[in-house]
Amino acid sequence: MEFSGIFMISCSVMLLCSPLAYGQVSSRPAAMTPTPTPAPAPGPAYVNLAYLLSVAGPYRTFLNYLESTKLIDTFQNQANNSDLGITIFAPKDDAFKALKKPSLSDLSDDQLKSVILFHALPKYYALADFNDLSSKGPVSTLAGGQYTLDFTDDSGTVRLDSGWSKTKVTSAVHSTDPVAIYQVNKVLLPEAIFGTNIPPTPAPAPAIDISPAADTPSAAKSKENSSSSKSDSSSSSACRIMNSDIWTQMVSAVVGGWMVMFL
Ligand SMILES: *[C@@H]1O[C@H](CO)[C@@H](O)[C@H](O)[C@H]1NC(C)=O
Ligand SMILES: CC(=O)N[C@H]1CO[C@H](CO)[C@@H](O)[C@@H]1O
Repeated sequence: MEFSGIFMISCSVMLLCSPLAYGQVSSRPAAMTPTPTPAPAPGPAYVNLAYLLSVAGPYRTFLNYLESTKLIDTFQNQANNSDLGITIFAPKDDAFKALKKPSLSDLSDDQLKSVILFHALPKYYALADFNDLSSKGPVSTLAGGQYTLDFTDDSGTVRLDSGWSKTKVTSAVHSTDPVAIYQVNKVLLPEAIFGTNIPPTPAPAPAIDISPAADTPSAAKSKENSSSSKSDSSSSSACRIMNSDIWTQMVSAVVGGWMVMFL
């Protein structure tokens, strides 16, 4: 009689208190979340420019000019051996096709080299850096001297002005210190060489596709973590059950002892 009374009271106390126990422990799973593993360290600084340009997109003509003038070594050396790095503006093959007048084949070897060197800055710039650059006036290129480019950051779109041709960055091919390669819509023609010629016919504007650096593993990462969060929630609910068990046992023990004293 005594025992069954204690048992019934303990049971009802358990039923009443278990939601309380749930409420208490439900604030705890934050402590159970495992700390995410840090992203893998960035790859080696060495970037093979010729290889990258050959596989990254339609930059065959630009690469051919770099190789025929041997300036690929100058570019690669700047990427390898300077602390500053390099920023390259790679015109698409279409941009070279759109050049009718003035044609690059009319240039002397030195002029051609200057035009190719004009497509690189002797420093690594991330896309976000161009906002700052735009207020600093003409920026020296690898061609040096009067071969400068003006930049404007038009709410995220980086526009270039050679004094002779205007274009914009349409895609980030590669942007990891010390090497940035950005796709541009037009061949950059320096005013110092082309300033006396009639302007080229404007190329039709290709579709803008600003794509992030190709190697972002975000999709793989989120896939990975859906499984981890699943196991996390199941382990925390197991802990919740355990916790409430202990709690109700304690409550029934206390209540039981209390009942014994009074019955
Ligand atoms: C750049 O570095 C790579 C790897 O260290 C090397 O193979 C290549 O010859 C270097 N090129 C230049 C131009 O310094
Ligand atoms: C970034 C991160 O937390 N990744 C984890 C996603 O889930 C997998 C599998 O459980 C873990 O191994 C990763 O560390």
